[in-house]
Amino acid sequence: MAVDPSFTDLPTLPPEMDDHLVKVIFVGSAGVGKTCLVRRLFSDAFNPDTRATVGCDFHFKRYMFDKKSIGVTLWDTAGTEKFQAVTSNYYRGAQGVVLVYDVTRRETLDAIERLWLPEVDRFSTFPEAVKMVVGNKIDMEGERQVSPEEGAAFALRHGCMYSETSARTDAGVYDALVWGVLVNIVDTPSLLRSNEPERLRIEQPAGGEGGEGEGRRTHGAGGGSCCG
Ligand SMILES: Nc1nc2c(ncn2[C@@H]2O[C@H](COP(=O)(O)OP(=O)(O)O)[C@@H](O)[C@H]2O)c(=O)[nH]1
Ligand SMILES: [Mg+2]
Repeated sequence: MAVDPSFTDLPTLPPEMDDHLVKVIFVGSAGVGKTCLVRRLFSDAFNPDTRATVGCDFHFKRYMFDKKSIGVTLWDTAGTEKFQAVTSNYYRGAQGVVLVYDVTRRETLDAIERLWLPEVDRFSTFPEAVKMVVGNKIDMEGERQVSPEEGAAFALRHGCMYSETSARTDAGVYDALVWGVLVNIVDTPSLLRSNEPERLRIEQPAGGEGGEGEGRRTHGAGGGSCCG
């Protein structure tokens, strides 16, 4: 799979012009580093002063795979995980699910098994969605409570890929998302819908079962927000 990572931002091209649209969501307990990881991917910056807001945030990013443009929305819970769950709208249509825990807090790995995986199973609209467990904060090696081997075995047991990252140093972040999650989505034809129905759908008013509309999309590269 030829990937040209340099071609990632074309602000003048609106998302509905992309060949494919991909939704990747980040779930996991509060404080594990989801917002920092998403910001890393979006802006290559580490901002330690992330502040939880209410609702959910998403960022738009563009990648080229085999001369096709893939518009990727990275969805962040924006603090709603503090209430132990996020809404079904958050999971709907996600082809990629990144389940983040903090390698220095074992209880955040336990929460993936107890809380986040069951939620993904319940609300995911793509049974074949690409799932990756990510152990974050590996820069804090001295405080590690979960070994890489244990994390990898956990992921394998639950049918997920596994990566370790540090949003602080950027270690592993790009590899996990692009070489792990995105390449696997692109290699799964049933997940990689053409953008054609999407172009039609965004013209229609939000609605559907449960009364929750699809998240609003920002036009052009940049961040957005929606309330779930
Ligand atoms: N040392 C270290 N701290 C991190 C890392 N990622 C996030 N943090 C810190 O962990 C806290 C929670 O991060 P945040 O992204 O808000 O977590 P979220 O609640 O999952 O979105 C913040 O104080 C971050 O600065 C990391 O890779 N290493
Ligand atoms: Mg957050």
